[in-house]
Amino acid sequence: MTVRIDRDGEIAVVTVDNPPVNALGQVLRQALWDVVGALDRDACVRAVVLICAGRTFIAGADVTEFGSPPLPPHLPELVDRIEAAAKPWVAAIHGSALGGGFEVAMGCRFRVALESASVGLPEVTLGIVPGASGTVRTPRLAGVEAAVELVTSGRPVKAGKALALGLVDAVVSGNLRAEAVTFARAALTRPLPPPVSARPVTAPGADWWDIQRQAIAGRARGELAPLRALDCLRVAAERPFAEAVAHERATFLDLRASDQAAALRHLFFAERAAARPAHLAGIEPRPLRKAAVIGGGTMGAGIAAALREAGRPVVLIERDAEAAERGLGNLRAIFDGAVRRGRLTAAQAQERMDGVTAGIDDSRLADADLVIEAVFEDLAVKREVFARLARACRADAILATNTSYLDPRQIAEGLPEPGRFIGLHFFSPAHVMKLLEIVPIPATSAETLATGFALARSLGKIPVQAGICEGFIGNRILKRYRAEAEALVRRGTPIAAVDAAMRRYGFAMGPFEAQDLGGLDIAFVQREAARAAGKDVPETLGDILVRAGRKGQKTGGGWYDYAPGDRTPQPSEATAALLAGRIAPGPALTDDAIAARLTGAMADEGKALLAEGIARKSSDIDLVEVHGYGFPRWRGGPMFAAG
Ligand code: T1G
Ligand code: NAD
Repeated sequence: MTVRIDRDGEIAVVTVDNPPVNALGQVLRQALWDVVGALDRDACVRAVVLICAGRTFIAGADVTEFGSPPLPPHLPELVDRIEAAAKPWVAAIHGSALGGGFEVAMGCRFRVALESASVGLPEVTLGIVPGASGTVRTPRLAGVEAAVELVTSGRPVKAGKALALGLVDAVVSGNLRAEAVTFARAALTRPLPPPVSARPVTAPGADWWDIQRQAIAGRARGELAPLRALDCLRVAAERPFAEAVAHERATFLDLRASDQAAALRHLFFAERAAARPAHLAGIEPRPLRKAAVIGGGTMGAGIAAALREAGRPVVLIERDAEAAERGLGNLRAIFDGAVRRGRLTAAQAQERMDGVTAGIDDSRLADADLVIEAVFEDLAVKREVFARLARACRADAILATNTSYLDPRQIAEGLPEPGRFIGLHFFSPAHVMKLLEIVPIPATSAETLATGFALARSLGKIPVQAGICEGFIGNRILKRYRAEAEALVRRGTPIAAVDAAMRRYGFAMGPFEAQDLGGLDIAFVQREAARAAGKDVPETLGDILVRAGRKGQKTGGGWYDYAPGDRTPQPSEATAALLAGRIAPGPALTDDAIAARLTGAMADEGKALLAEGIARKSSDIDLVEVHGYGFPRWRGGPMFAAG
């Protein structure tokens, strides 16, 4: 770590270089503390530019320090020291000024951002609140409303929006250092604005805060930090600066030691470790210039959309011209939805569509580097597709299957150059869900495996390597979760009580509501196929409902009844009658007992997956559940929650 001081005339340029993200560890804090004093004593210096080397401005406090007591100089005092410096400091921001990094920037008198930069306070995503005046200075720069959005969501804003909000004073392009020095020199010719801590803040009325609290509580579903952040922001709007900073610091220290913060830090590091697994270190992935998707249905269109979001040209191959058109229609529908939600402009959506060519002619595959198959979940159909791919593609093209339940080894049987074959199990909707289960077969080469991980990184996915078993990691745990939920119902726990308990635990919906939404028949078909193949698959309560035509919302009823046009689950007498013979009254269970039973079953299945070598790491299982099945992030995942 270095902090270098250069001179540009009367402007001192302080360059921080603390790879990988200039995190504010104790050594860097001490170095900056000392630099403030040195420059204050230097009569030749009239202003200071603070800039960073590497990929980004200061990206925050050093999260690796959070497990131990905070060491001086503490960040709030460092921010105050910069603000009180005898010479005005100008923060020159590139990359992301996040958390403590943006707090340091707000201690500066000015902020100059590169147009590609962003600023934010993501602390709530780590289960804490800003700990160095972020909730107190932000309202003094951008107003309370913008501060509430920035702090309680944890979402950064791009430089242009930050300028509009008043979070930065200038947005520049070109050479950031030169532009910041010019800005500093010009600022010296005018009266300086007051330090941020001395700027006024307008406090909204009590009703406004109540509305914010209700909205955040509805989204938080038991997560503590966003509501505690809102509380700090209200104190910042209504109390003197020093009192508000003290309140914020006490809140930060309290949450920093919380279980939710520990769980979110666990995921923070697990996500980053998952993207670059140690066993693939040093293995060069293949370049992936051109990708193809076979099958333009639910998954194929989603996978093609994910590839386009990453800027990759895509060839979409279907079985006939009509299906190819339908596939393009599925893709257009995805991008039109993004335009409706304001995530894309019409021009951006068109640009994404322009990067897709669809057809039925395998000759388009001759120069593809990667082909992902997403055709019907039928072994014969898939094997026929791969026989075609073996003929149509280069011998070194990577061939991947998106199968959910089939054995990838059987799909790849007889395939020439099997080292290039791999399972890439995307989750629906594939352009949204971050989880990607990567399933090698024994013949898969290390280079192909490394390329799968590189593809995941380029798509912004969370990759988890899985061994081969029915359902790999996620769907196998899902099967166990559902079986345990049915076991509770068989012992007299009401269906609605199970769902309510899991919603209170933090899931968006319980296991039975979720099946009604997705359709009970999907798993039923899997079970029937296994039975037809001679496997012993005991009857489930879900089987009884599907055989009675109760497949979920799509048939007006499954575990619950649904009024026409209304997706609200209603307890069903028909279901009770169908299941009556299989339910023995048992002791009433509390919400906590229900949640402990179901999440405990998930953890037990996770332990079995580890013992069988299907999952490589306990934290991988947590990533699968959080990113693939809606396990509440602030619980850390079933393995973390089980302790
Ligand atoms: N502390 C320590 N290490 C960090 C770090 C941090 N804040 N951020 C990233 N790393 C490591 C990461 O583990 C990885 O390590 C490497 O840097 C590259 O990360 C007082 C208390 C900045 C947008 O939450 O959002 O400030 O795996 O792969 O994709 O109020 O990192 O290579 O060994 O993510 O280019 C608030 C978290 C902290 C920002 C860059 N700040 N970081 O993304 O790289 S709390 C954050 C990010 C705080 C104050 C409070 C991203 C990034 P390794 P990466 P990237
Ligand atoms: P789908 O029925 O929506 O789409 C399948 C597409 O494949 C259809 O458009 C069909 O025309 C096309 N197709 C069939 N035979 C073809 C051939 N010979 N050549 C080219 N195209 C052909 O199915 P889906 O839900 O998209 O599932 C596709 C695959 O993804 C399956 O293996 C499934 O198990 C897997 N998967 C599905 C989900 C999900 O939630 N739907 C999730 C993960 C994985």
